[in-house]
Amino acid sequence: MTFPKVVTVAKEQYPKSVKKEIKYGTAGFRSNAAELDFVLYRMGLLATLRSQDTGAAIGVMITASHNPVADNGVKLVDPAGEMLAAAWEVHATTLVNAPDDSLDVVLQEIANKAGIDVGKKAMVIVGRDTRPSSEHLRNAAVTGVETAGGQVWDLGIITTPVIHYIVTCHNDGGKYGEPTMEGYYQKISKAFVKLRADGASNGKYEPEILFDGANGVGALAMEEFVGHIGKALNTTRYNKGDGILNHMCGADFVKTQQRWPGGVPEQAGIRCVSVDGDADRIMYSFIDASGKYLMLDGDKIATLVAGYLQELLSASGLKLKLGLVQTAYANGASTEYIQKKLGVPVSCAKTGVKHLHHEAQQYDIGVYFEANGHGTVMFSQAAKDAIRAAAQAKNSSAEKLSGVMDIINETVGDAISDMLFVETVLHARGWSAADWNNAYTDLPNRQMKVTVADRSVITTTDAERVCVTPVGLQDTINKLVSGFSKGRAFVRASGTEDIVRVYAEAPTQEETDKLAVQVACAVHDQAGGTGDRNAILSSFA
Ligand code: NG1
Ligand code: ZN
Repeated sequence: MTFPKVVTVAKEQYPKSVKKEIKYGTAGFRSNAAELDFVLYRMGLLATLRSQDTGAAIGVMITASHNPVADNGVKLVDPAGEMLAAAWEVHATTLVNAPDDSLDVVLQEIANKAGIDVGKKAMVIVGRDTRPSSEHLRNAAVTGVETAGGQVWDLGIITTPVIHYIVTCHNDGGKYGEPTMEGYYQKISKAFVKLRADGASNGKYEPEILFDGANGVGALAMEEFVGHIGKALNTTRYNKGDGILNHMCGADFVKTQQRWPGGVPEQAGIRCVSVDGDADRIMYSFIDASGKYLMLDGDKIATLVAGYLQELLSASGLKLKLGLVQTAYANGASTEYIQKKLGVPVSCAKTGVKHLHHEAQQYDIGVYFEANGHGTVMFSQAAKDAIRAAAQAKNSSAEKLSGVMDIINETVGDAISDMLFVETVLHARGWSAADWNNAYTDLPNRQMKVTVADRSVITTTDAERVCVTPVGLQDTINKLVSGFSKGRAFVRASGTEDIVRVYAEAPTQEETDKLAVQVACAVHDQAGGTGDRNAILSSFA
């Protein structure tokens, strides 16, 4: 047998403890941390096989991102820093649902299918967030890798974007950057400091922020950055780990509650940056001179940075194709602004970073962002070559573009790198947060969750904007939407929670809430709702 100890170790140390089928979704496997031991062991096994398959190092990140501290999760990172290939998501699901007894057979079947020589060397790079359960789960993953004959490089506690960066750099021989944490901090912060060498203040821009670390690993990463960026940006840091992870703070709290984060003293006129529990999402908060709270989300960031890149691009004279990728959750006002006002083409992708990432590759410079603050910018090789050559030739806009390229972590959404990019754009424009916010006004919007017996009855098409099944549901949604001037609504099954999500937009918040409630009731009625219909009806009463 090729995998001699796999079954024994599983039975003795990491027996399968969950009976229900679980699926590798948009964020890998995620659940209560107590149910994950066997999953992590098995993902260690699988990562080893994937490493043998690709002849490159594979990443294993242990985190449940913005979810509560009692949860945890695991996602695999492919050789070029991308999300795991779709075929391997299927292997992951098969392996995790197999009985302990047949793990060796299932592994062999995967190896056969993929044509893997299992005697080959394997390298797995493991990282984890600050959750108390993460260390224990790391041990399970490491045991998995070693039992399958692979070698482990344990990065310890790190952010999701850093593991993507290190996997990328390790596999490309250091072309993208030096494959160490220090290499990562240096690359980004040097470029940031250089771009504001003439002075950190400019017009209405002040180099000062409040930083909400969500009591997670982002807080630790920020401490490192502070040492590297010095006076270029003055940061006051909160939620550094003294409170509960993601609780009443962090990017997800700010986005879903549209409120100033807890644990950060309210201060008018100073930008507040919130990251999530693994630092791949970012949100800005701001209280303006009149005391009004403003939330600047992924759409605001995407339009800000795409507008700036377009300006630099046209000033440089380089003929490169720039585009923005959003999802159906992007605020309609942001799409209209970027398309009509700035003339930047927009594509709509399915929810989940891998879909956005893929879509962004059709552009020379592809900006992609989810409204929840997960996003980055990708440059094609041709774009990189053209920009660097023009920068060498002292084209000043290309020099700026080249600097910006180094601030951005292309490998995945990276909260702190995104923050430094936003700060760079605001600085270049001499803008306050209020100026930034004034570019366009968000349409009122509302998200709701509906519980149904089986969320897979909801299927969609057209980047999730049209519901295909249950048959008739889309007709109902169309009718409801037509009751509002300029309304928009769609429904889809969540990939990370056992729910159906409803999204609605309309000219006023009152109408938006009404539309959301009507659509949620339609889902409840036509897709097998299991919750309390009256509770849906009285949601915003
Ligand atoms: P689901 O649960 O599939 O909607 C959520 C987010 C995604 C993405 C994933 C992974 C929304 C509406 N959905 O997915 O954007 O971030 O989690 O974390 O925000
Ligand atoms: Zn995250």
